[in-house]
Amino acid sequence: MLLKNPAHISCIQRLILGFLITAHGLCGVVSAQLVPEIAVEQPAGIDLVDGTASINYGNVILGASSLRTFTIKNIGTANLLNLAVSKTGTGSAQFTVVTTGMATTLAPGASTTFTVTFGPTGTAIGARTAAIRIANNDANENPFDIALTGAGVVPEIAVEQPVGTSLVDGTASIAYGNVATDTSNSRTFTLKNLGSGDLTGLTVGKDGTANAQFLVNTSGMLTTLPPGVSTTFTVTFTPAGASGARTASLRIASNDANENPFDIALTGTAYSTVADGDADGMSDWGEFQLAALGFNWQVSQPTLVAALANGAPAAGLYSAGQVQTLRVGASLTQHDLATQQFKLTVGLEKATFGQNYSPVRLTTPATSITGAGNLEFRFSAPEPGAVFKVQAQ
Ligand SMILES: [Ca+2]
Ligand SMILES: [Ca+2]
Ligand SMILES: [Ca+2]
Ligand SMILES: [Ca+2]
Repeated sequence: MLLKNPAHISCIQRLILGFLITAHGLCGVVSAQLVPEIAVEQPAGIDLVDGTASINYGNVILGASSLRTFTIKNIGTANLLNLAVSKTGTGSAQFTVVTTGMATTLAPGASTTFTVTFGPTGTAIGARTAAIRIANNDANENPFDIALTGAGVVPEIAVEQPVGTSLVDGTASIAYGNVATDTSNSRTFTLKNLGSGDLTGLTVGKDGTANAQFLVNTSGMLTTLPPGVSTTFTVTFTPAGASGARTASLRIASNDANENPFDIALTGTAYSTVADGDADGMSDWGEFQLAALGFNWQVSQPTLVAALANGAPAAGLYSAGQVQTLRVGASLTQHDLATQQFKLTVGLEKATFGQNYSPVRLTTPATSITGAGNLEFRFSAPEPGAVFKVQAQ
């Protein structure tokens, strides 16, 4: 190479040409330190090591994606040139590199970014691996290699009612049975995640003509279930109004791929304790309870009702056990720790046909102990057709 004007040649060329011991030699020593130096960060501020860095995207639901931003910096003293990002590896199709807006040349101190999005596709559960290579003119980090890993996972919803009995989305139907108005029947539903990815966005909605009478309680219910975790909610059927069938539907939303929403039909039959739909003198609920004796809440049977109310007990039409209901809603005995005494407290409630139960105040009970050692109350009631039940008080 013929040099006509040494003042116009580069410091590198002077080094090559051995001009170190000249007036330009000092320039040559300084120019030897002007080098590009790549640094790559992910996330910003976390320096990666060429060849050993591995970015783990973790578990990503099949069909969803996770984006990471990579920052390239030039921490050298000369321009970092020819920046280009390519990818390789068996799973590279599921990692998308976007370099839109990324600089291909970085002056010393400058930086730029690109993104890599992991979006597992297909139906296979498990790991995906790939690598990105950042081409550049760094002396010893070209290309700059970064491994990429991630796993494709799926959530899988299961709904059980009662617990242990799996329901089928769209065909499941929960029957609450025959319920008197103003009383309740509650069921607990269990949600489980049988999949490998988080089950998220769990909410319980409802619709259908009678959905107002099916109360959903999601208090304490988890809205995200990691694999293997379960949670519960309750649905309480409290019928009101006229007797008849009630239907509604539950809609359980989640990120399950093929069961969103998870649909469950709800059915129940209300029997009014106050309405007398067939106008024969006995409430619908009362007739339903005595159906075995021939009562039909939809067929007017005034003679049958009169027979029951006026003379049936004496005639043996029904036994006391059939119409007197022992319903103990709380403990009859209470233990007083201070005195070490137990106290038995009971009361009576009475209902005439077509009416709700109300307390019977035993102001002058005749109390005695029978020969068998049982406590016995004696009291009189003016209504021969009344129904009595013992209640804890
Ligand atoms: Ca380097
Ligand atoms: Ca599913
Ligand atoms: Ca009736
Ligand atoms: Ca009837």
